Amino acid sequence: MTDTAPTRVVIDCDTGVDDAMAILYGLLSPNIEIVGLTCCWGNIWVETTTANTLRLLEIVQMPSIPVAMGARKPLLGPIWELGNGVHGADGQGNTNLPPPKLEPVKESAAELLVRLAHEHPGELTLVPIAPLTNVAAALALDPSIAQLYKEVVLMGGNFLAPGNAAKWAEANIWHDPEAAQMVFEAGWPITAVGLCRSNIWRSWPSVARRPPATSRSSVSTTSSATLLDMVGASARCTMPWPSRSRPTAAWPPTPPWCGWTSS
Ligand SMILES: [Ca+2]
Repeated sequence: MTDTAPTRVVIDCDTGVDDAMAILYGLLSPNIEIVGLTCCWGNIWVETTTANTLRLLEIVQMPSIPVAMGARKPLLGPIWELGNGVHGADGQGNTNLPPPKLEPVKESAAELLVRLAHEHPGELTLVPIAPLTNVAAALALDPSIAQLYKEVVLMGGNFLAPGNAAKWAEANIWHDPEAAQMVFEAGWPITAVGLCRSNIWRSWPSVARRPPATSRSSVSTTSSATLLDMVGASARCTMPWPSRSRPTAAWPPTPPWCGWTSS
């Protein structure tokens, strides 16, 4: 692989609006090759996150990327709360898009994560942007994947800003903390991108409005229109910050680079 080759990734997702944006960005970027997509519960039920993910592949006409359905609940205990108050009942801002014609592969998400690791040893970056249940299940199925993935770069945690699921907790970690512990202790190179970075658009909306630097023109118009529909609808259905977790005005103590605004 040369330095100019795209980064090859497997994305574990719970496709609500933000994951749809991330996945479409990856699909349209010449710098990223998505090798597989595994779906988890989280923003909405796993059947819906899987359908939303498959629909994205139809939009960009990339049906050959395997999509696997995974966990329906955390490792331990019941689902505490879904994100449908933010992402809509359909996980896509209540845009009520038609169901996809594509179907998931027969493997479970954990099985696909294990298979891809063995087929591409040392080549793939695993990018979880959902509760870590699928990744923990894959580790339980085959701990050797911690040596087979090149690295893990996950969206999760909360280091310099208040939480988005509870006062101090970020949703992807909070939704399945036991799974998160397994993933963080697995021994692979791991980078956690917390709310202080992933909420950067709160401070700089121009970042959110900026299209990918290079997009594949044949599909970008449709994708952009769909994205705008999703984002706009999601913003309309987003509920006020829940009283149980709203931080005080005194926190965080500073800085705009955290990306947090308390209003
Ligand atoms: Ca997510």
